[in-house]
Amino acid sequence: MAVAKKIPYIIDKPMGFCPGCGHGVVIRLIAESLEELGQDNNIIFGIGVGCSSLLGGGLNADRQHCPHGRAGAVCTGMKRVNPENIIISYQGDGDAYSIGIGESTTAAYRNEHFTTIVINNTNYGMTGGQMSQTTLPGQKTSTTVGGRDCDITGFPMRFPEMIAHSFNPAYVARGSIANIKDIHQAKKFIKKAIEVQISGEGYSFVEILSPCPTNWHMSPIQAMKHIENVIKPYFPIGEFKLPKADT
Ligand SMILES: Cc1ncc(C[n+]2csc(CCOP(=O)(O)OP(=O)(O)O)c2C)c(N)n1
Ligand code: SF4
Repeated sequence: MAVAKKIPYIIDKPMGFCPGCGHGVVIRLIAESLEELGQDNNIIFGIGVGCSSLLGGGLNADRQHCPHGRAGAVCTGMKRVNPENIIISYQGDGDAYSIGIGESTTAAYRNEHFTTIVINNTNYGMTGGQMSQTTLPGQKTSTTVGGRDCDITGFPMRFPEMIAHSFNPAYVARGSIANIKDIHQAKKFIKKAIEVQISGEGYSFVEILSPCPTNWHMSPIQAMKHIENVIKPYFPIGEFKLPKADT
């Protein structure tokens, strides 16, 4: 008989995401990783603005809700002042790559010693599904009703590839939660990012491709297939920068 896995200690209450949203899955992976690494009483989250901020409502852990896009700067400060704590910034693609692109880039550029986890759902989920930096070419959103025209907007940003190839961060990966295999792999990436922070090697960054069924106007199952068939080909999953122990 299958044994139900207990909910990690730092997940305190339901968090209010839409049915089929990916945020809850990723938060569970983060919480499990922290628990397995014995860091669940040593964590401070820097929480972005967006649906990511719903994390704060159900969390039995220290956290700072950051101004929109500024989690990279806030977490830099928190880690420098509290080097013994594990610091994770938890942000959406709009928060991290649009309004917060300066702070996100600077944290990676300076190889700050904390971990960033970005939920890439290819839109601004909380505010009604507007175009973000990762909206796919031709994707219909509430601000690109005819589909994203990259001649006007520029092309979607592949932030993990950009920082892995331009700077010298300790660890960079992109995962997905489109299926069970991907979820297991995403957990390995998240856990490795936290291990890199524990070892003091530098900045660790994981982007997760995640469904937003509400603004994609899809059922939860259609949204998972959409990641598999449409989003993953544009945003390949894998590790782009390995920590020293893996090289
Ligand atoms: C300075 C500022 N500008 C704009 C907003 C409105 N706003 C709130 S959440 C959000 C988008 C968040 O999108 P994303 O980071 O992709 O997260 P998601 O909701 O998709 O998880 C915006 C534009 C705000 N709260 N503050
Ligand atoms: S709007 Fe999208 S990202 Fe926000 S909770 Fe709903 S499904 Fe999740």
